[in-house]
Amino acid sequence: MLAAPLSTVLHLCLLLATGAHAQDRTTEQGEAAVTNPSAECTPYSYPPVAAAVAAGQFPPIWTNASKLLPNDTEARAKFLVINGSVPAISPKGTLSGDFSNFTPSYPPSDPDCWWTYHQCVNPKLNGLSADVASVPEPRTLGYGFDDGPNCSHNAFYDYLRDRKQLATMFYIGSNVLDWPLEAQRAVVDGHEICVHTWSHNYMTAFSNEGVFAELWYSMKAIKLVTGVTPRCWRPPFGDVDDRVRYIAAQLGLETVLWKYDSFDWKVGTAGVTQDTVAENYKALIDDVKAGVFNAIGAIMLTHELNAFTMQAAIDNYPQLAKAFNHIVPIAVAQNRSQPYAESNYTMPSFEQYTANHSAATSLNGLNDTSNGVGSGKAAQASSSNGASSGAVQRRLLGSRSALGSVVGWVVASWLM
Ligand SMILES: *[C@@H]1O[C@H](CO)[C@@H](O)[C@H](O)[C@H]1NC(C)=O
Ligand SMILES: *[C@@H]1O[C@H](CO)[C@@H](O)[C@H](O)[C@H]1NC(C)=O
Ligand SMILES: *[C@@H]1O[C@H](CO)[C@@H](O)[C@H](O)[C@H]1NC(C)=O
Ligand SMILES: *[C@@H]1O[C@H](CO)[C@@H](O)[C@H](O)[C@H]1NC(C)=O
Ligand SMILES: *[C@@H]1O[C@H](CO)[C@@H](O)[C@H](O)[C@H]1NC(C)=O
Ligand SMILES: *[C@@H]1O[C@H](CO)[C@@H](O)[C@H](O)[C@H]1NC(C)=O
Ligand SMILES: *[C@@H]1O[C@H](CO)[C@@H](O)[C@H](O)[C@H]1NC(C)=O
Ligand SMILES: CC(=O)N[C@H]1CO[C@H](CO)[C@@H](O)[C@@H]1O
Ligand SMILES: [Zn+2]
Repeated sequence: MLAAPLSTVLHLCLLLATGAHAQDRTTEQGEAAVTNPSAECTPYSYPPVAAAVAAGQFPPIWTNASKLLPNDTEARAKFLVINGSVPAISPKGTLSGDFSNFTPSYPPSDPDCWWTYHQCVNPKLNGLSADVASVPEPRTLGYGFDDGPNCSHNAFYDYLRDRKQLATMFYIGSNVLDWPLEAQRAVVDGHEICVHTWSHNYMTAFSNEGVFAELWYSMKAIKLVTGVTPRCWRPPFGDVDDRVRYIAAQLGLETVLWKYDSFDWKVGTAGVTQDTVAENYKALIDDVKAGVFNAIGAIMLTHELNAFTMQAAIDNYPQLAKAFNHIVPIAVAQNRSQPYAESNYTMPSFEQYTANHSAATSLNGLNDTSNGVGSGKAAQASSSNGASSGAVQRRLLGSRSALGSVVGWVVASWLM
């Protein structure tokens, strides 16, 4: 022990002298500790993803998944079962959302319940559930962020963690494979993950097979990386109709939309400025004050797309937390204690989440340690078997073994 090689000692001295921390970019925990955004966004290799990609198990990242992979027999078998009963609705427009050749001949009665046309959320096709565009709990915000995981999201996720605030993260399959440790962080922190397609194109433009493939490979990527299989999805640009809804429903995915749009994603285009976004947040808050949500809560479209959208979320959080009675992930607002296909992972019910966590107390942040959410009691009230991915599981069990089995939201509160 005393006989450490001189080179090691020198190396340690150098590290101490420069104040440098060795970055561990092989584990979720290590990656979550990286604080420099450009360091966070430097690509790394994660062996399970590298192996799956090398084995041809995914379409090329960030290309449209128009077709199932030729030798993906599992996906093909499942698709063929579904395809026979998909409603006879033709694909619309182009993958980039040009509907100029389609809309003129589309019946104004909106037979397909096409959201892009007139924001239809109540399917015309029998047997499909209505989209989730609001949350059932009054004066409650169903809190969610699209387009992640963003490589530089640590500061934003730290902010949420410090306020014990959970959210629903709508992840793009291609981003999940690019930034797997960032995707794992969402589950470890206790957020809910929903699907936001493989390539972020307009879904009503895909063939049946393409719709299926865009959802299938995203679910597969999330399962590979985090160990969980989502039960919800949000169409990019809201572009969904009854054909697309039907295929999603067959894959076990509920369609989640919104009624309020912050337009954070659009800043810098078409006259949308940062002020527009501030006004949109204010309009939502004014509606809370005016009693618009006294019977049913709200969902607003917001993103972890880039540094601006994440900062806008942080800047507006205190006002939201003061205005709404509760800010919760969508699954929590729905009392959906099993958000994933795997039954051994649970989220708190609305009652459990809010018992010790009104939106206003979240503003106390780190000071808010004495009233339950961070207590062992809460941990026991919701204990379960945790998430299932190897890496996530190791962190849960390795670092929280005293609790026995734990779930993400409890871990989130203990991380403080
Ligand atoms: C599937 O086909 C691709 C080439 O298209 C190949 O690289 C890959 O190894 C195949 N995967 C399996 C599981 O056979
Ligand atoms: C999807 O991408 C492929 C190439 O990656 C391209 O050939 C095809 O035209 C695209 N599909 C559509 C509908 O744009
Ligand atoms: C799926 O159904 C569509 C429409 O009925 C049909 O055109 C297509 O060929 C089918 N795909 C497969 C792979 O059977
Ligand atoms: C994440 O945010 C950064 C900073 O704004 C941006 O450069 C990057 O393109 C974003 N996207 C992803 C996938 O990380
Ligand atoms: C959630 O559960 C609570 C308590 O059991 C109940 O009061 C509330 O109505 C439920 N909300 C929904 C949306 O099911
Ligand atoms: C924590 O409490 C101290 C003292 O009461 C206060 O100064 C500080 O602002 C609080 N911090 C937070 C995050 O609320
Ligand atoms: C949870 O279930 C999945 C399969 O559904 C399994 O792979 C995983 O090991 C389980 N995790 C725990 C902690 O039991
Ligand atoms: C669900 C939950 O954790 N409830 C707790 C909230 O805080 C009170 C008081 O500390 C506890 O008694 C509850 O068990
Ligand atoms: Zn999106």
